[in-house]
Amino acid sequence: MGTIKTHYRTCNLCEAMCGLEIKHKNNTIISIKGDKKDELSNGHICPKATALKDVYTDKNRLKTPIKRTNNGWKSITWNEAYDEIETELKRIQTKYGKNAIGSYRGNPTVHNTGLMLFGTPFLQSLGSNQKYTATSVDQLPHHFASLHMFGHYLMFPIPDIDRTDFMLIMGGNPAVSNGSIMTAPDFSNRLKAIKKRGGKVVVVDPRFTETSKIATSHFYIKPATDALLLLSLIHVIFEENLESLGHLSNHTTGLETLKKQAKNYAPKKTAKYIGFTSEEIKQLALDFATSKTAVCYGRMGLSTQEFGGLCQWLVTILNCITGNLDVEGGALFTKPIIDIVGMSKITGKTGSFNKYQSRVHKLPEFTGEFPVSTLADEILTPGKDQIKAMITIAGNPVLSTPNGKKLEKAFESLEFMVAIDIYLNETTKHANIILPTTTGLETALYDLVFHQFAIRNTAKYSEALFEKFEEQRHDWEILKELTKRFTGKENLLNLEQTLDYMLQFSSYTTPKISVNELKKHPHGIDYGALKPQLPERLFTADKKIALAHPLFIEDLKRLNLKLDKLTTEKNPKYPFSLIGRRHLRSNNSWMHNSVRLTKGKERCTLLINDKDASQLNLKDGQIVKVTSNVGEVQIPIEITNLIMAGVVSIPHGWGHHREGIKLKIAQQHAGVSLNDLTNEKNMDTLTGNADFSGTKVQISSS
Ligand SMILES: Nc1nc2c(c(=O)[nH]1)N[C@H]1C(S)=C(S)[C@@H](COP(=O)(O)OP(=O)(O)OC[C@H]3O[C@@H](n4cnc5c(=O)[nH]c(N)nc54)[C@H](O)[C@@H]3O)O[C@H]1N2
Ligand SMILES: Nc1nc2c(c(=O)[nH]1)N[C@H]1C(S)=C(S)[C@@H](COP(=O)(O)OP(=O)(O)OC[C@H]3O[C@@H](n4cnc5c(=O)[nH]c(N)nc54)[C@H](O)[C@@H]3O)O[C@H]1N2
Ligand code: SF4
Ligand SMILES: [Mo]
Repeated sequence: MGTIKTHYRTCNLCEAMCGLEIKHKNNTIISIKGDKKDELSNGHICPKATALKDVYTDKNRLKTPIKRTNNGWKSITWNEAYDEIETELKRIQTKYGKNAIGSYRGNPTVHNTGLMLFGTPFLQSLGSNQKYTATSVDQLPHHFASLHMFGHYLMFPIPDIDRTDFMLIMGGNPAVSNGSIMTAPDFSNRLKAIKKRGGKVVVVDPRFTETSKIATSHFYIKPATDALLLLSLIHVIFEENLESLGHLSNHTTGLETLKKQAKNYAPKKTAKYIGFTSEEIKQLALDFATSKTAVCYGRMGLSTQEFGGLCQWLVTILNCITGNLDVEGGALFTKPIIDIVGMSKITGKTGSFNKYQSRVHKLPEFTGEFPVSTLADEILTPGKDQIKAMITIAGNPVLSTPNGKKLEKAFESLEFMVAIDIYLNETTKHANIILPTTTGLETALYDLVFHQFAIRNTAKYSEALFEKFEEQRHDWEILKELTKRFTGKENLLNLEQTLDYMLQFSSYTTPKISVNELKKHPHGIDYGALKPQLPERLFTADKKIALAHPLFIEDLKRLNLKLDKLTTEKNPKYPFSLIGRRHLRSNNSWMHNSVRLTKGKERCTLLINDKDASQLNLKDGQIVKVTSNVGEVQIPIEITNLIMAGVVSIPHGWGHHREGIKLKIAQQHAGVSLNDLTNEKNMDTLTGNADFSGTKVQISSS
């Protein structure tokens, strides 16, 4: 017998940071609901939150370290695991040098306080420059634009959704993703509120998305042409003399260069490539520029394309030249309680670009990492500093990075591999040793990353709901032990002590923040809406916003060459553009082992426009063969008029048919992997980010 208890915490699954109210008794969860008193989310949750229970009770979760042997996987003790990892990695360092150890950190890293705080010191202790993360299949262009415009790779302008009169959403589907690089729980209702107060929401996307359904209007755009659209919007604003830098007018450089460049992109010239009429472009520019306040928000679909860097630069330019940067109702910078950006005034860590290059393809480093698209070649290409061992931490790059099949081959060729993960999956199955961890409800959480990107300045600490089992280890405990083995020094601080150390530097002093203080506020503390902070917060040497950094101006030449190509290029072999999509009940590649999230209609389908389907004589539900220049998959189709003709879509994160994984439910809904079709050579060469929207495919009845 026990009493029913209530636990409050923040959901760690996506960037929305929803507050949860969890009823539990004797280590059993009775219910998971939205916490109505949560300062940021006011009771909102999505269906994934209840699946935290499934992750907690999942029978396929690994419980002890396991080692791959000739007779299959074998449980080993933590000490045996640590000893072998230490011995093997040190052997490889001695034989091949420090750069022979590569690492990849995946998305849950940024949702896990322990991985955030203890991951970097561990990788530093290894001293290898072969570091990779999911950043380069996601938001790298945002970092790139911020570094070169504001002088800090984490200075992201956050759309002021609750006060804006006009929100232009390009390449994002927050009604499903719940928002990204802007933490705004209950995003859909916040969008509806813009309309209720007389404002507008406009979506630009090759698919009429769930967000389009709640928007004022939607425009179909040909994949990967957004940089052209943005340049044309900017062109119109300059031509019509509608530009205004507002309070930033004395704090920018490069306005004239920008104006000169924008002259080349008259809507009449670009419209046909984009799929708009020139009148539509002009009207959109006028609507945006004349709205009392307005904000352009560009996300995944804009980053993961051939001109991702240009796109994210131009989004900020559009906001800036219409007087919507650093103002209420436009895009603002945050000032979080643990202010990683602010702390850079002391640490000097503002991000870096091209300090050194990757071995095989000479790709520029960004803030200490290389583009993950080049990882397979770094493993497969012989020579000095070839990667011989890999460590993956909370990542599933076989499913989530371009040309997953090639990466699989690369992993198979390694001398040694360690995975720190909760599952035996498509990536970790290649490891020699898997170190399982606690996750979600079993961990304490202070969101170090998403408070930086939130629409209000708030703070919240969640304690672990359940004690870990004796055999379990937190991610941070594993990393701390491994770090000790490579530095010979013990870090005496635990997770809470490390947080307390960081909280001391907070500029918020009432109440004086500490972990203990935060524990007294289980629904979080709200410090109010974002406020203007420029020019003080800038990190550029001249304390100005660089509107025309030479790297972007130079890259326009690449765009112009592409324009010439688009004029002549016909692609009869691969006539369709392939894009991805997300679903409310799915989270990248790793939540398909929950019955409640996978039941119902098959979700890994190919969306195809009705006219295209009838031209190819295809019937709804039919299995087709999709071929790209790197691979082929067979997948059922869903015919729809809500995707542009010439564009097809497959969700990413599926493909659980691969042999040797232990994910019983996911295997029953295997689907196919989108990244068996994407090509690692398609890249935004400015930033190194993967270019998914450039995937060209052929569809045929199988
Ligand atoms: N084609 C295409 N590819 C894409 C995308 C796309 O839109 N299209 N999206 C991209 C994006 S935005 C991202 S962020 C990446 C994601 O790419 P990844 O981060 O590589 O993949 P995830 O599916 O998030 O895998 C997370 C892994 O972490 C493990 N895990 C979960 N919680 C924990 C934990 O608490 N501790 C530890 N140690 N492990 C844990 C899971 O079991 C899983 O193996 O995929 C990218 N790939
Ligand atoms: N339910 C759910 N939520 C998630 C995730 C999840 O897997 N499931 N993943 C989380 C992660 S890691 C991230 S990074 C965020 C991503 O958050 P979002 O960026 O909001 O997510 P997506 O749904 O990938 O939205 C990308 C949109 O870009 C469009 N698109 C594709 N190509 C182009 C193009 O060339 N131009 C334009 N204009 N649009 C294009 C696609 O049709 C799609 O609607 O979501 C997070 N939240
Ligand atoms: S929207 Fe994101 S943070 Fe909120 S409950 Fe769903 S998964 Fe969790
Ligand atoms: Mo992501």
